Parts: sequence; structure tokens; C-alpha cells
Amino acid sequence: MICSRKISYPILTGIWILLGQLDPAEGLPPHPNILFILTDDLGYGDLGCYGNPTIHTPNLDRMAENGVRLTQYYVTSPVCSPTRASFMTGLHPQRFGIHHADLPERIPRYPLPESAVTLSEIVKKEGYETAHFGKWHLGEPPQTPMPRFYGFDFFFGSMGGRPSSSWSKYARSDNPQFFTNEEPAQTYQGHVTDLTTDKVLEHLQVAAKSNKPFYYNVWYTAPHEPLTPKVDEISRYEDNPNFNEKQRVYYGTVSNMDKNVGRILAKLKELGLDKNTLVFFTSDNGPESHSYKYTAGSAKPLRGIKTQLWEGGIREPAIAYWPEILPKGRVCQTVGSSLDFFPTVCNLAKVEDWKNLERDEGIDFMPYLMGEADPIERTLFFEFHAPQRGGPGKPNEVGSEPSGTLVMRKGDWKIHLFPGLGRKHLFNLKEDIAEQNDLATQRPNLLAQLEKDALDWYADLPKEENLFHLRMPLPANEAEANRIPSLQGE
Ligand SMILES: [Ca+2]
Repeated sequence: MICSRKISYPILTGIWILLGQLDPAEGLPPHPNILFILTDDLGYGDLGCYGNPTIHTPNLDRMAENGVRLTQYYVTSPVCSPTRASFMTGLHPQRFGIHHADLPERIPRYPLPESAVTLSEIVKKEGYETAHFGKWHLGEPPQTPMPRFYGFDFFFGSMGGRPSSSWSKYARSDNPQFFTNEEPAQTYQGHVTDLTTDKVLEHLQVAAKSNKPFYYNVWYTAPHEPLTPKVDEISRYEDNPNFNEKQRVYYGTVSNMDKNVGRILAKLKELGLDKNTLVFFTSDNGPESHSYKYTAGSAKPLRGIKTQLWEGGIREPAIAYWPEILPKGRVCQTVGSSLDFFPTVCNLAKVEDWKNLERDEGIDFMPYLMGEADPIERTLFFEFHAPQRGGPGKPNEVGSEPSGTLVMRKGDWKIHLFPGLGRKHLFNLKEDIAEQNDLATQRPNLLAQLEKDALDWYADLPKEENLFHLRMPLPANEAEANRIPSLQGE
């Protein structure tokens, strides 16, 4: 079993003996702080440390230089809500009937049901102070409760898919509205990313004086549209005549997000919290279509974008940072998944009984971040049935033909299936990272074997369970859109 593999940390053990905090069971400090930064629609190719030649991301590049950068990290889904559900539960979102982003304007709805066992409630029981900052997008009243119901001591952020409001028509990145716990939303002056970070820093200041460890979600809305030009960050791109306004605003938004990550890392160091805090950074899905006003993300060298199961929709930049514990500058090529986050954090937090819960293919990823465990072949499953961007008649600067709706990666192989259409693709990602060379006709036996595995997994999924078919009433105005009935709904 991977999770029970004996790992030795000889140098680190010495450090923690000196500090008197050694946990002899696993050689890691007990109950470290966890700070999980999730960006929204950031592409695999949007950061300098992932090869972007243009966008200025010095803080994340430095984080990678002093931490572990993952090159094959996947989220379960190519859109927001299902991926977020997988981080919070360690389960495929389809187990909760979550197949797409939860949008109040559309049916069916895809919120996280109250019955879900969440990572936040588990670590809270273990003695952690828990908080969620930024975008939630896992449902909202009256269908489901506000975020604190799911195990958070504190909530400051927005409920829906876009910055500021759950309702698309009122979304904005400047002077946004935030909810605090279950109070009515209030308008704040400034940029959504800066304001979210301000609140995180306030809480870190308090956490540094507390005896309790903390678990914080910092789920930025950047660079999800609608984007707002932020003058001081886009100015660095203004002198280059090759960039249009769309690019300057998008690049500036990513640079500003990077700057805010830098503010958090600096505050952790200033307060001495960096020694005992695992910071994990990634994105919830691939880059948005360039059809919006300021969207200009890149998944290079991968194929596809958000809403697609091509690599560009589901393989994300991911950096783990814990200078006291993790090797510096390590590039981890082991295949990772958002499903791994739950077991990894549970083991770090010394949660005893999480293994009794229903599990999918997630594993404790710490041995792979450390570089101490042997490489393993992994099998990951993906399902996405909603309309996809790209394809004939749908102009798209980044996308291409729709991906499969049922996809599996096994070792270096990846298949795309289109159930009911008889169409199949087979790629070897080690030799063909851009999914250009379809080997389906050349390797029929392998294709058949992989197809059987994928269909077996799919047959085991609940198809209609927990679907919310109710449409929320359209709000009469912005104030109504940001009103929250109560913690439990009305
Ligand atoms: Ca997203």
C-alpha cells in the first residue's frame, strides 16, 4: 500500500528533535498549518515557472524555486464547482451529483449537499482553526447553507462563480461585495484579490498568537472574468506593442495575483509561521476561452481549455511550499490529483478515522512531494458531459475539437470516450503531451482494455443522485442578489 510505505526523513528528524516537536510515527511535525491557495481559471502555461515568457510572476517562481513544482497535477473537472468539491471531500464530484458549475440562473443546480463530509469539518474537529477566504462556488442558500456550515469558523468571500456576486450580471473585480459569515454582503473599495488577501493577513496575525493550528482556504477569483484593469499591474505590459488591451489586462491580473501570493508568503515568514505551514497553490481548471473581453490565458504546451478534458482543461500548475520540510527546487513528475489533497491533509493533521470514509483514487501525496517514494503508475478518471467550448462552428482561439466526455489516464496512456457516439481517442502523454497523435486505430487491444476500465468506473457512479433541479428566483437588483436568507437557508 502506498499510504503505509515507510518513509525516512533523517535530516528533518534531527531538526524536529531539536525543536521538541517530533512525531516519531511519521517524522513530520504534528498538526502543521495548511494554507491552500486556489486560483480560478489559471492556465498550465500562465506562470513563468511553467514556461510563460511574458507574464511577470516572480513570487510564484520563487515559491517553486524554494518548494516543489508539479508537472503532472490534475483536477477532477474542467470547471469550478466539481473540482472544488473534490478538494473538499476527496471524492469524485459525480458522487454528489455535481457534473458542472453551480449557476443560480440555470438548472440543474450543482451544489455540495449538506450530507458531504468535508475536509474543513474533519480538521476542525481535530482542533484546527478553519477559515475560507474568497470564492466558494459550492452552492448557496436557499438550496444549501452558507460555507460555515461545512466546517469553517470564519467565512469572508463571494458565493458564486464570478467575483463579487453569485449573479453573473452583478459580478465585478473592482469595489466588490463580500459576505462575512452569514451577514448581508457589503461593498468594499479596492480590487477583489487585494481585499481577499488583506483579510487573510489579518487572520494570520491573530493565528500567530494562537495555540491552535489553522486550515485556511484562500480561493482567489482571479483570473476568472470579468477582469478589471489594475493600472499599476498592467503598466509593465504597456510598452510592448505586441500586446493588445486584452492581454495587458489578463497578464496584469495574473501578476497582481502573484503579488498577493507574495504578500501571504512574506507575512508567514514575518510571523514565523512559515516553518510549520504547508502552502499549496494550484488552479481549479484550465484557461477560459478568449471570447470574453479580457481573457487571454494559456495552457501551453497542452491542448484544450476550460470545459474540456484535453490536458489543458484539467492539468494545472501546482506548487507545494514548506521550506522546513520539502526539498527546494524539486520538480515532481509523479501524477497527482485534487483527490489527493484530502488524504494528504488528513494524514498531516493526524486525523485518525478518515480512512473509514468512502474513498476514491486519491493518495497521501507527501511521500511524492518529499521525493522519498518510488514513482508509481496511477489511474485517474474524469467525466464531463456539459457543453464544451471549441469544435466546429464555435470559434475559439485556444480550443479545438471537443474532448471526450469520459476520460481516463492510466500510466502514460490516456483515452477519450464519447459514450453513444462510437468515437474514441488514445494518446501516449509521455511521447505526446499535446495529444496530437491519436493511436486508437494502431493499438486496438490496448484501447479495448482501457475502455473497459473506464466504463466499469463510469458504471459505478451514481448518475442522478442529489441533483438540485430548482431554479433560484431572479434578483430584482444587486442588493437582492447579495442578500443571504440565513445560515440554513429559508
Ligand atoms: Ca474556474
